[in-house]
Amino acid sequence: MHSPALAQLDTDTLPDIVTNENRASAGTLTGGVLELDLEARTGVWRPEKSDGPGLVVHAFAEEGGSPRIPAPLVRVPEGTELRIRIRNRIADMPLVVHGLHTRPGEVGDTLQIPPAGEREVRFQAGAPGTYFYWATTTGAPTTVERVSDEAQLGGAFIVDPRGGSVAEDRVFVIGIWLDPDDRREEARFGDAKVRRAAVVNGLSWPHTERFRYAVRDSIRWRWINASDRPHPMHLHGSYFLVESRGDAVRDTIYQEEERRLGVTETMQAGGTFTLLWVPERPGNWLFHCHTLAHMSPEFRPGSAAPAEGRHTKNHALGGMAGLVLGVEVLPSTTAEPVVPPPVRRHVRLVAAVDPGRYGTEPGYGFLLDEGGVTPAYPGRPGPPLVLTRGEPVQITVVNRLPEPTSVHWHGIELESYFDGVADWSGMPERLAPAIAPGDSFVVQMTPPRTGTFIYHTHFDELRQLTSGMYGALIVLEPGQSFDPRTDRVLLLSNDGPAPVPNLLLNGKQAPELELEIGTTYRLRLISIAAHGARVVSLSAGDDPVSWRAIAKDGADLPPAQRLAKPARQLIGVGETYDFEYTPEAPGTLRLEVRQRGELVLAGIIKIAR
Ligand SMILES: [Cu+2]
Repeated sequence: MHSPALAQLDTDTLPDIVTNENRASAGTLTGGVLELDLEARTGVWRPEKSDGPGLVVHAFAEEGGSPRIPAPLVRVPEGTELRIRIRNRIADMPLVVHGLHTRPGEVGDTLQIPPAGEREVRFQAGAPGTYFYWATTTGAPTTVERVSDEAQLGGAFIVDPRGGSVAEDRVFVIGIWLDPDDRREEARFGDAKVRRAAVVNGLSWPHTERFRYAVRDSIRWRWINASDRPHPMHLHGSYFLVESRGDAVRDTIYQEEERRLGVTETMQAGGTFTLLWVPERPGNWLFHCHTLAHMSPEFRPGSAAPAEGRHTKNHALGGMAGLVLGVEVLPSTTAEPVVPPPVRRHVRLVAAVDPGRYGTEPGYGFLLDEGGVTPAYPGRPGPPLVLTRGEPVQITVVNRLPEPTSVHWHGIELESYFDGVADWSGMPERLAPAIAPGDSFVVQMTPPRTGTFIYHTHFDELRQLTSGMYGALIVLEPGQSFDPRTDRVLLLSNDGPAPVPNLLLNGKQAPELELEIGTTYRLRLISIAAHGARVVSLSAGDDPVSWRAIAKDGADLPPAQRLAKPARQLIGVGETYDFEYTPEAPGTLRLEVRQRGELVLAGIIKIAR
């Protein structure tokens, strides 16, 4: 998987690798031709700057410059010819370079460069879009097979539309690095021995670039997943529009009516997407990968202790690591101060312990208290929290856990202070605290749209969330009431904080549902598992049944996208999808959840007359 010689290299003689904010194209553009000299070298990379170790990896440099992670940005207007020379200065390793060709292109279009060799390539840029180039020293056919020394050999390739000015945007490349001294199958979720890094533009939170925008700024972010695994990217407190989706060699830029809103977008390994975001509420916000390990100290190369987050002084800075970006949105100078509307409804949400749920480990969870009878112990998932659009609600979060916590209202557009990231949410002069054991925190919100959302802990997530601290948050129209007969939540989560926990649907490994012929159901599909992207399907015999997509992440789909289609949906962590389904024949449906093709959960749905 890596060159044996690498471990013996004297790091003092290796060049420092610098990180790359992807602000300006490498090379020289004259007369419609970009000339660029690249070289692949070995160097020392510090994803946590001076707070963490130097990692010996391969990286691309512009000839004469420092090696960079991600690799030098190649950004040209449509119609440009590119002339790129590449030298392989990695000792004794052949280099295979993918992606230096016209777009759209073919996956297998590569350049082979022997050790100490050099190649030149000339090509037309091709179609506008967000792409990337990458290389391997081990013959990896895709980025999925690259995990250690070679995994940061890659950078963005952006083709801007002809005539249009270069948009004010930013380009982000996601990378994952695993310690080459550990075999990959051991380098799994929950394994404290393994050193790893998860980076955005070469850096791990809290060292990632910080952003400052003003309310109503137009933000365009291009995201490139050059890593070996999927990343569901989640924005707090606002929706974004998905403008494009693609991969290294092709891109689809959506027409206006094809775009849709989301708060979480899953990029498969090797995938790309562009989001447009106009922040409406001031304060501190996060954009992060919702795979819990990728946002936890678990992925700190400088720390082998994933539980460190529990004892940190500042949850936001010390309790998270990896694929997290911090954004401060400045208030508009012309806006009228917002007067909070009078609260009409009060809810108590109690974080509580279910002793012995996972053997020696306690279960955690939520109890809902609106004055009636509440169970003694929390179940999992937590009870659905049903709110009304436009109705101001006050939620008192009571912490009966033996440790601090906080609750995030995933997908809800609300004031930053109530967003649930301890020591981060709010304004710099007034940040929300963690909720201490025995203490409580009062949240106010007025949900502005109906739909399917999630409430969950945002504190030491890798342990608290997998221990059961999540539930569906459903917002209905005024006058509507929640009818559990026709309104069905299908919530995917994990069975406890074990290293490789089972997947559950509504808390069960083999769920059974009953539906009736001729009744139209709203199925609210939610994934709040620890990691991964999975395909959920409903089938009769060998064929999927048909359902109609109606919403994504709580936002109604535009009419043109509300299509009947086979009941099969890829869902990443932190995503929600709503479907309408009307059973038409009696019998038994199979509910299946697959990850990378492998069956990870099977349930049945009985259709009664
Ligand atoms: Cu991730």
